[in-house]
Formats: sequence, C-alpha cells, structure tokens
Amino acid sequence: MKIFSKIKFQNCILISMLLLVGCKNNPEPPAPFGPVPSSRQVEWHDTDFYSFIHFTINTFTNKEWGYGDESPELFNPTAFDAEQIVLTCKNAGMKGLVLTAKHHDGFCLWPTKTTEHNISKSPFKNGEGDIVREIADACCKHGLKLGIYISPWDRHNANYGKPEYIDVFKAQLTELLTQYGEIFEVWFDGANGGTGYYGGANENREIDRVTYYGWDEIFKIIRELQPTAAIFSDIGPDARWIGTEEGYSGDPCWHRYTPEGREDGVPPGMGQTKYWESINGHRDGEYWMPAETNTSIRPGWFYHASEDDKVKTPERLVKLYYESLGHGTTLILNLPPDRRGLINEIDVASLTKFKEIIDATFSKDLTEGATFTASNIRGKSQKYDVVNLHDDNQQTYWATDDDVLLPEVVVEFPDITEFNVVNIREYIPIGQRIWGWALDRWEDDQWIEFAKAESVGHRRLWKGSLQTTKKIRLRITEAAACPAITRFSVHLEPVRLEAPVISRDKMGNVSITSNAEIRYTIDGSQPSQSSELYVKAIPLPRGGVLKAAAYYQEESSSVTTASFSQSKSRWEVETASSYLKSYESFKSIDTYPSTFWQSENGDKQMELTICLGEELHLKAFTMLPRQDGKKEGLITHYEFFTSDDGENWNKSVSGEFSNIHNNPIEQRVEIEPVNAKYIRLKATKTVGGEFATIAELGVYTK
Ligand code: FUL
Repeated sequence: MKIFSKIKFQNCILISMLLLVGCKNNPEPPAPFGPVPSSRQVEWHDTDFYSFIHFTINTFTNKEWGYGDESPELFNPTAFDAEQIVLTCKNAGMKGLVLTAKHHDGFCLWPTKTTEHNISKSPFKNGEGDIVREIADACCKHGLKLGIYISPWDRHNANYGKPEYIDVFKAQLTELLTQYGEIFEVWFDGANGGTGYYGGANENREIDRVTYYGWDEIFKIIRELQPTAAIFSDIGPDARWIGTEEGYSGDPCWHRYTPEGREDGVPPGMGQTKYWESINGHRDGEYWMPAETNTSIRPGWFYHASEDDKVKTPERLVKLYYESLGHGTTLILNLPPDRRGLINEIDVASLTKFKEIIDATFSKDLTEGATFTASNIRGKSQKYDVVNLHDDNQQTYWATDDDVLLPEVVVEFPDITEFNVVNIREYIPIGQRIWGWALDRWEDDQWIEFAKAESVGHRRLWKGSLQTTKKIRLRITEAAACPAITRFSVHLEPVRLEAPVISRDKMGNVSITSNAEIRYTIDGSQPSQSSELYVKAIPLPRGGVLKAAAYYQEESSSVTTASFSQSKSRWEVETASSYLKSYESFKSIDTYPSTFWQSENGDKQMELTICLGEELHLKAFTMLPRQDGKKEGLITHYEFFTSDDGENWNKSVSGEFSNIHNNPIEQRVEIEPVNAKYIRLKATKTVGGEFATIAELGVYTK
C-alpha cells in the first residue's frame, strides 16, 4: 500500500513536470479581449478593396438621384460588357464588387417579378437583359466576390411608406439573394424617405427609419439565405459607414463601435450616426462593427460626361488607399459605367497607374533576410515566435505573455535600407488589443522615433518621409491585452515626379506650379513633351479645361486637369439677405471655397441675385455648397432664373441637388442655352429650412 502510494506520488510529480514543460512550449493562446469579429466579419475584413458599381437609369438622365418617374425605355447601354467592368476591378487589385441592383428611383436591373419598373421593360437586349446576372457570371468567372446594393427607399413604388411596400422590398431582396450565387455584402443606404413619384402621387413621404422597415425581419432573411454575407448600413450590424463620402477614415479608426439608440436592432439610416464618432469608432465600443470607407473615383456616384475631367488621379487614389485601408477599414471605390455600359477609359487609365504604384511598393518586403528579435515571446513558444511576423499566413502570429503588454520587436536589415512605408497587422480574431504604437529607426547609436499612432487592427499602413537605417523598432506603447501581431513588413514607394498644381485668380489668370518643366494644353487633349511649355500665367477669363503634366528627362508625372467656369471678375451681388457680416453675400462669388454666404434666418425668399457685368451665353450653372462639414442651410431644391435687364426674369430650370447632404460637392446643372446679364438662384428647400448657404455660384459659357 505504501509502495503504491509512493509510485503514485512520483508519477504525479512526473506528470506535473511534463505538464509544466508542455505549458512552456505550448502555452494557451491569448484569451480574446472585448468584442471579437464573427467569422463572416473576418472574411469581410479580408475582402479589403472592392468596387461599387453605380449603374441605372440615372446614367442616362444625367442625375444622381432619379425621382422614380423615369421611363424604363431610357435604360439602353449601347455596349454593356460585364467582363470589362469585372476585369477593370480585378486589374486594379480589387477582390469584389457591389452592384446597385436598385437605386432610390426604384428601377430594377434584373427582371424582377415584383414590379414592372425593371430592365425587362427597357430596350436593352429587347427586354431580355439581366445586368445582375451578367455581372454575377463575370464575377464568378474571374474570381471576384459579388455584393448587392438594394435601396430601401423606392421613389417609384406607389406603396412606399405603407406596410405593403415592405413585402415588395423583402421579395426583391429574396430574388437577389437566391438567384445570383454567393453574395458577400448586402449594402443598405441611409438615404431614406423624402419626395418622389410614388406611383404618380408626387409627394413627400417621411418614414420612421427605426421602425418602418422592420430590420430584424430583413436581417433574418439575409442570415437565412446568405449566412456569410456581411450586412452594411450606417450602423451595421456587420459593417458601419465611415461617416463621409469623401474617401478617408479617421486616425485612430477602431473596429469597435457603440451606436446610439439601438434598443431594437441596428436599423440602417436611423439618422443617429455622428460623423466624428463613425469616422474614429470607439476604442471601447460595445460591438465589433468595423468601418467601410466609401467614395467614388469621380465627384458623383453615377457617370456624367461633365465629370470626365474630374476623375481622381492615380496619386489621389494612392492617398485614399493609405487613408482607408491603411487605417484598417475596407475600401469600396465606386467605378460608374458610362452610357455604353463600360468603365470609361479615363477611369481605367487612372486605376492602371494607381495599381502600378501599389505593386511597385508592396511587391517587395524589405524585411526579407532581416533578423527579428522580440523583447518577449509567449511562453517562449515557437508557436508565438516573431518568425510569424514575416510569413504570409494570417493564422499565425507573434504574441507575448499575458502580463507583457508593452513589448517591442527589433528588425535588423542585412544592409542599410531605405523605406517610406510600414505595414502592421493585428491578429483580430482575438480582438483589437493594441491601443498605441510607435516606430523608431537606429541612428548614431540611438533610437529615433519617426512614427506613432493608436489603432492597428486588420491593417495599419504608415507612410511618411524616406527613412534610411540598418534597424527599425516597433514599440507597443499602450495595449488592453497582450498584443498579437500577424504581419510586419517594410516597403519603399518609389519616388515619383509630382503632378503639377493648378490655380486661378479672380481675374481668370491660371498659374501652374511644379519643380520640373511643365507642358500644358487647353484644347482638351492630353499633354505631351511637345505641348506648349508653361512660362507665365495663362489668361482663361471665359473658363475652359486646362491639362498639365511635369517632365524631367525621360520621366513624366500624371496629368492634372482643371476645369474652370466663367471668371467672376465683373460680377456683383445685386440683392440677397445676409446673416452677419462673416457670411456676407459677396462670399458666394469670391472664388474661395472655404467662405460662404448665409441668408438671414427665417428669410422666406432665400435667393441670391447676381449681375454678371456683361451679357453672357449661359450653358450651365454651378453651385458649390458650404465646405465646412455642416449641413444646415444646404440647398436641396432650387429654381434658377435668368434676366437680361434685372427686371424681367425667366425661370430657366428647377430641381433637386440630390445627395448633397452626404456628398457636398459642386453641383453642375445644364440649362437650355440662353443670353443673360443677370442670374438668380432661389432655394426652395434647404436642410433645416431656416436659411440658405452657398460657397460659390458659377456659370459655364462653353
Ligand atoms: C448615398 C446615396 O444617396 C448615393 O446616391 C449613393 O448611392 C451613395 C453610395 O450612398 O447615400
């Protein structure tokens, strides 16, 4: 009996020792911290970069929001090619796309059984076409994921605002989720309710964004039919809006978020989003609700030929990439097909150059051959070793012991190395754990800090000035739990010739600056090395399009395009009420986008009358809304008048500045050409309704 218990005792010691050794080499993984992503969210994070495809009847009516009364006859792309669209996305490095199957005007791009207002009633392929099908097939063929945008707001449907419409909406969603294969994202727009055709009622229909749609039921349908699809809306549940359509995200940008007023689910477009909160998220947010940065390659979401000279340059796209993906959000970049049904050549050219820059930067990881040394490795285990930082397996990561929150890793390059980009990725399935980090370079026998920030998350890209060093150090400066990092790489974005900067003064003289030789055109053609050499300011009082590029030896920069309206040197404000001196009416024509006119509070007229100083042949007018980020006084509906004597007025056009609330870009309205010496813009509806604001009014004569 005694011998037996002795053996048992010795065995116990042996087993405990073995366990201890085992623990050292195979420690428990770090415990999750805070809310963590669902597997569908992890997949969504990995989709990284995808496109929005805004295509519908608006493409043919030149609008941003259709009213809902447009005839399906208008939809007739002449050379629609789903493969060209999908391959453009793929070649730009995108992993998927989200198609506007139905926008606010209610026209369905697939032959739905739920409404006559669909593609089968259009001349496209004699009513036999199905854009969703063709895009889905091309995505499948070329390995891209497909997402669906279906607008909850339907300005065509007679029952919008009544319970009957919700059944139609659910049936449309069900068709889309059952007939086109796997869907990776369902995109619900926050713009909901307002004026519309509504089956001929032509009225304003406000709905309760929280209760009207019955989001819980709708989400249930999606979960049942497409369990892996992420649901996007202003406030999740799977992905949140970043709060702006300009194309950047905050820094920090936390994956966690606590939306306000969320007692009964997470309804899109509740109007509860606060820009400054969406853009940064909440470090200690209640939900894992990461942000998606959405923006368009052009000012608008739909194709307008007048924006051909406003396509974002490759450099602008690269900046956008760092300010969205580089802050941990996904990036959905809109590429609107033109009236042919193709992504326009101008957009393709910009994307191609953008991709060249991204590839040149990221195709080489400069830590290859470098040695990594960490101040701590979890349980000294190989499983959590720093070696995991430089493999591409996102399932393996470097982690520290539970009580080591502020570790560091030193990377020693084989040689002195130059870089300007650093990439860090947290292992997010166990939460967002890092709350602060810094980067140092080794110089003159000491560490010099060159970067610091707070969030890391799914991906963090630092991009800055050129660093030259033999050693770089990553320091975690604040963490909520022991850090877990899956990737650390270092890159060099090749130095490029910067595109020139173009500006025009009030008199209409255009200046171009660059640190290299500048060549330019004013006839719309692309500049080349044999174009006019820029030596002094170019007078363009009547407006026009100026394109310029910089040249140095064999190298050329990308082209900067600037389109100018008529110069305002002779303009004067005739009449307008003004609220305070700082918002005086002349600010609407002072050429400074940052200043604006604000009418007096409660002014029923809300109009601005301008004398152009001479009779001009007007073809379009433009209105730049206030640019300070505030919404009050934004003009949503307008009337535009012209006169040759300032006494007798003709209404030239009236309409809606669609989507100005979310996307306060310059609005351009084509008019029936007319000669006039006076113009008047009258606001018939503004945000808040109390007053109107205008940053700049302009006209085009060409
Ligand atoms: C906005 C919409 O109103 C725009 O038309 C566009 O679809 C954009 C993505 O979302 O809120």
